[in-house]
Amino acid sequence: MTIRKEVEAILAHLGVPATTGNLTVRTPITGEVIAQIATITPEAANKAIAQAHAAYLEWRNVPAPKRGELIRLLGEELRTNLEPLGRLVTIETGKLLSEGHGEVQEMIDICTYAAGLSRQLAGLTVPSERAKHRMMETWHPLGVVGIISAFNFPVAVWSWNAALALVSGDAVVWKPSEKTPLTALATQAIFERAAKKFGGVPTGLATLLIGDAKVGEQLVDSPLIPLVSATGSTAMGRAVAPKLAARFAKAILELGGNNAAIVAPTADLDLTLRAIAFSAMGTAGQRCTTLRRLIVHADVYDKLIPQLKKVYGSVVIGDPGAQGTLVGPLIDERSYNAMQKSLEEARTSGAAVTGGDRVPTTNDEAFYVRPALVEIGSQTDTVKRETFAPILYVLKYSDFADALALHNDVPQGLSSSIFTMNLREAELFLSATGSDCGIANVNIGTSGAEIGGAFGGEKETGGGRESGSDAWKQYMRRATNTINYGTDLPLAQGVSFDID
Ligand code: UN1
Repeated sequence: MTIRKEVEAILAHLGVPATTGNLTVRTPITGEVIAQIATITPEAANKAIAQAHAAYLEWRNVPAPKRGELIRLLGEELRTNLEPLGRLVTIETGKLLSEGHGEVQEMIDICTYAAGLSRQLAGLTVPSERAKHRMMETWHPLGVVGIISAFNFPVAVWSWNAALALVSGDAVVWKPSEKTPLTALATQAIFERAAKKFGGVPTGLATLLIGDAKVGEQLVDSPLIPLVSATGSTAMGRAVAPKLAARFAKAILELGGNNAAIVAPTADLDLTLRAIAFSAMGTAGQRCTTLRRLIVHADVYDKLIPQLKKVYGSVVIGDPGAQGTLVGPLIDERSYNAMQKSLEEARTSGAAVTGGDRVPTTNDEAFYVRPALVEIGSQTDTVKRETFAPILYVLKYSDFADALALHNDVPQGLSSSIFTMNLREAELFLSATGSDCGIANVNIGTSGAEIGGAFGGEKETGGGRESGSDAWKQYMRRATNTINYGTDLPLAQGVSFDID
């Protein structure tokens, strides 16, 4: 069966109606066209946003634990469809089958989390300084949440946002990457089945808009959308953030990462090697959490780096659906060219590059590369820039303070790791003067975060937090309530204002 036929079968199985249109969808596995689908017009998009707003006005009246039931059902539908949706993720993104399945598992996990959360959207009770007064916080639904997602986690990122937003009483409008609209259509069909099992939801509660950047702009500019959660490049964030700020809308931005790991002299090198391999080469270097910089102590450098070179030289590259493959294709030619440009710059600045070359296949439009290990003397501008491809820059250090300084000396601040058995180094790395990232790990890699923690990063990564912990608060508005159950009217701060 051709991939196109397989895609048609999966879409039919998941309940996606067959369409045709002007958006060409390709699989990075072979580069071949797998679908032609319709995009939305600006007028229809505006209508859909208005419809989502109307849905929110209804949905906010549904008790939160009932809203949680919808998300529980969504989780069930996803469980039932883990295999076909996971496979579709692999076909559309080129990530390994186990990673495709893992992505759907991540969706299921956030649904489980959000269903429980729906009974825990609790506010504080705060002691009042006034007699017979009670002070408390209440959390209310916010409105329509705009979700702009990237190709590399085409459906999990929607679910992090949608599961929390929907239990919070919001409606969601989603603009997925143009590179991955099929998994979005499949997810929408799965959501609609869950909504049906729920007994119906207001029309437009979860809306999918397939289109180009202009559709994203409509979400960003719409006065009906009080929060936009956008995942993508720092350049995209720079365009979006001021527009949202200008209309006092909220933003959750998940932008570029330039994640590093420090390998200290006491590191368990066997574990370190395996962690580096997954974080740096997994998903062909196309996670925002991918390990891009390795800062290795001089004492272990000559032991670790040859081992790493061996792994880089022997790792199986090819069809992400095949057993044994560890590195699938890059998303497209543009990504390949960006990788080659960065490697060329590194070579010019005197770096030693291992790998990075294109792995030939029968199809010219598929871009497979051997992951690159780049030994470089200093943190050049090339190293400081995120290249969304499997390039691992390796730097050497002798003094821990220098390693930390190098670690933090990049514009991005998403994820970070230290490999050490030295408690002082580990704790220092996690302390206020250590890693400046939103995620800081000890003895595990930079990628593959669980949904229970807040996910996001600092500096040019955008500052947003999605997924677990108290990220839900961003999807709600907080009211502080003070209730007087006495007969007097004492004023705060002891102010007197007697009118008789
Ligand atoms: C992303 O690359 O946009 O931590 C998200 C991870 C995944 C999510 C990555 N759970 O690598």
